[in-house]
Amino acid sequence: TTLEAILYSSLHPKPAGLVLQYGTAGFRTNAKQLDHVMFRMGLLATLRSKKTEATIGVMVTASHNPEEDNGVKLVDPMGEMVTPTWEGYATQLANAEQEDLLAALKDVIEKEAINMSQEANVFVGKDTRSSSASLSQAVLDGVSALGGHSKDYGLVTTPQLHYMVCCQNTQGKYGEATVEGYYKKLCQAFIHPLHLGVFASNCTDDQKHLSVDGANGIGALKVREMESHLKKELHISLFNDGSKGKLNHQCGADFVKVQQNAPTGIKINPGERGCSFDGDADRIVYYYIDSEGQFHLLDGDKIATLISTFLKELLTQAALDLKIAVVQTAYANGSSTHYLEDTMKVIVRCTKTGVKHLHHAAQEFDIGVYFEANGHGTVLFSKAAEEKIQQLAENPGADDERKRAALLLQNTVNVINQTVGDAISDMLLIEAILAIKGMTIQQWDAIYSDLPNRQLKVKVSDRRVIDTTDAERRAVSPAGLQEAIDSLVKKYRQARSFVRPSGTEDVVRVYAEAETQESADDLAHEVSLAVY
Ligand code: 16G
Ligand code: ZN
Repeated sequence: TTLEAILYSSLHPKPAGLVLQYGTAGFRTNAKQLDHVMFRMGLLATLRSKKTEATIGVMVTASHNPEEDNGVKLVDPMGEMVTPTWEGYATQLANAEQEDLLAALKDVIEKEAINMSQEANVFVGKDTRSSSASLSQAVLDGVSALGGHSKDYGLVTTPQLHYMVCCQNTQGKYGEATVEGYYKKLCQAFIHPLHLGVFASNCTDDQKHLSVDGANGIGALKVREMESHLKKELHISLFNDGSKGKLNHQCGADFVKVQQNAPTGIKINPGERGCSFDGDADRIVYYYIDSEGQFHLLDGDKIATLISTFLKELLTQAALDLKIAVVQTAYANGSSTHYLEDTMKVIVRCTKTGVKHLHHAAQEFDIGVYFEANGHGTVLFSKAAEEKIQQLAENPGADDERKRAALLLQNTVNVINQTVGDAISDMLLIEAILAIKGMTIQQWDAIYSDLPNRQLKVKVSDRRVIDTTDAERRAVSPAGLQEAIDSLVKKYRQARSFVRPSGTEDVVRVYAEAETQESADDLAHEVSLAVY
């Protein structure tokens, strides 16, 4: 058959012996090793589309990794991460030697009882890496090898591609499946309350200014594209826009979070707000520099707190009985968890690292706010919650406060990208909240004080010997490790520490927090010695 002819041709051959794993972030490694993986993910996405009878997404990106790397991720019909069984198929397909590829493919077709005459549709997107053009072409080749239809969105952020897939499969109910449609929906929801004058009276023009570090990546391009839709309600100064610097090099959300320092290439005056996107714009962190020149980071935990506080106030004002929860990981700063539970009285859940775990847990509530400390997160509204908000917004009654709250809730639903964490969408929601509350970044930062913390990575011969439980907060193997950590933690005040094998790098990660920076540093160091 033609299929066999294509599969056996020298198009996108696999280097013999190369083994890769579909991990937390899909496949991710040096771009030179990925051509065959991309072709095969095109094949797999086509099968997934036939199986689900829906459009599937394929995103070519390696997010915050160096420019030389690349990666690929599949997007399921509602814009969510692909289901675990299919992650397994992805690994099998990627690692089948050339002569076994057809059999591996047939195995998936058989196991999933796929009707090969079913139509298939695949949306493809890519980031700005120099390798992304040819790698996304390999994905498209894979789709057409199995007779699927594809739509190439070209340069888009990861969350934009997730959004397109969701729009397409909900027949436009979520929005229009175009980049223009995305800007229109988000920006309208951002501007609407501001034009109605619901923002705080002390919100001056100065307050509308924001410096954005685009990490020299796709997010910078897309902020430029969006600017005209903002109708001057937000004045963005864009830095690291890709015109000079290298992708993610000394800049971007991951750099800022890990270094706890401002990115190079950005200029912000003391007290002004800045934010950094990562290389595919699915993460965002905020920061400012105080009058003493001290850098202050507002990470995913601070963002989750700001958003959940805002939503909880609105629910009270709107007299809507909806259950709100915040989902975090073990990396969440202990102060944030305490504040949310003890002061805010919201439900807090902790899951394993990785977006799919947080997303899943957040779906269990009327309103689920989820953020990783690294700045990846969003808000999920259940169908019932959306309907209640919608009804109230259409029929708010005479009470002005209730009317205002209903409108703000409705705009929040529309501004947030519910498919996945989205730097652009999160930025618009945060900026709207600050404007509406008349809040400065210092006031936001002062909601609670972070415990000093330290992250380290340790190279070990085999990171898989470390096994964890309790959402990665406790080690169950190797024997004795958890006991060693426990006794080290006891030496410090307000201390906490855990270790976990990375899902994206061949290292073990160590996290420690304590009352002082010195204690956090010492504890992290001591725990890393216990890992060897
Ligand atoms: C991936 C995950 C991110 C997680 C990170 C942890 C997705 C889309 N991304 O980037 O959520 O924080 O991996 O990396 O799930 P690590 O396992 O190397 O610490
Ligand atoms: Zn990313």
